[in-house]
Amino acid sequence: MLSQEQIEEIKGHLERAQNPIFLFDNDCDGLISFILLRRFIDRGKGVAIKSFPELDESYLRRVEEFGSDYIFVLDKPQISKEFIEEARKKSIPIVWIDHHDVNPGLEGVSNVSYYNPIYSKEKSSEPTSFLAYSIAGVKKDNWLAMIGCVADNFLPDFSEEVIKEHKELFSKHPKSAFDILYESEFGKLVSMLSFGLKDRTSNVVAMINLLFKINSPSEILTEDEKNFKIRKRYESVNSVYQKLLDKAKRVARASKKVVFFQYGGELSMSADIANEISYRFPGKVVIVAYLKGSIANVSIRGKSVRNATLRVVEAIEGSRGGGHEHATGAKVSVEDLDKLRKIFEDEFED
Ligand SMILES: [Mn+2]
Repeated sequence: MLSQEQIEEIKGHLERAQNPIFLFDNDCDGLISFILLRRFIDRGKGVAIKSFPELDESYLRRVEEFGSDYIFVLDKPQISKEFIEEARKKSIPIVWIDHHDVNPGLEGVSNVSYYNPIYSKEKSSEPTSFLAYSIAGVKKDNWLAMIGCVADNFLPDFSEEVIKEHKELFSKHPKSAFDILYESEFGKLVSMLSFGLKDRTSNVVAMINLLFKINSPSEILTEDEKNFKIRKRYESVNSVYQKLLDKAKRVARASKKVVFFQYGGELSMSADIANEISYRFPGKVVIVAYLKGSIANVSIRGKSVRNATLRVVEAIEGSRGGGHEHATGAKVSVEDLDKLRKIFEDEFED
């Protein structure tokens, strides 16, 4: 948990910010973190971060374009040194809120206020949308906050109240966040936003604008002209997703402990596929690689996969990676994928 003092500090930053830019990780947790804070102060621009694994200096262009006086970075584990240095030269403060277990590398840096419950006295790693909900404290946004939490496989302490208020969207007695994600109408809501983020920029902007004003899940789930594009996008991405998922399931059934699945194409969905395979095949270590050109973006799920992921970064030159204890990501060149796979097989199979 962030302390009350930290929460008040972040509120102070938000109140001082006249024209902030929110740079958020390009997934549901990042998106919802932004939406909650934006709804709270009712000003500022939001941009999804596509650079991986770090927020890179190319995003300074957006800061300039908007004339932002404050930079909020949400749910992103790394920021490039150049980005931080350029913001310092322009005297723009950076407020960085995250929950990944990483060293942010801020020694000697003065223009960044860093908040991460991993470094709290009582170490924890609740999703950034949970943190944003604690900061904004807008009770009626609880269902939005829950979307971000469920997407990050976290059942928040306020989930009972959301379930009570929207009974029709939940199956009975979900035991975990992923029970909700994969077995209920509320989970479909999560997927709709998650797939919506994979759409072209103008449609993402339209989705964000809808989320600024929305007051209930039905405004997304019940067909009308305002949510037409989100629903259409969901259907087309979901059909691609289901096909890939079927293939991955076949691989999982034929695998020992480590499931290794790779695919290419236009849509980056390795995290979504890895999450669902890991849910459907508990106990396995799931590696899903999305190949684009000579680069593979890899999502890894399973009990204690973090150490092996860090070993990959050590062993393979030019690779990047890290994340949570049971959910990590890595970026390697395609020719090194076999090495990566071997490191996991050596660790988890005998
Ligand atoms: Mn997150």
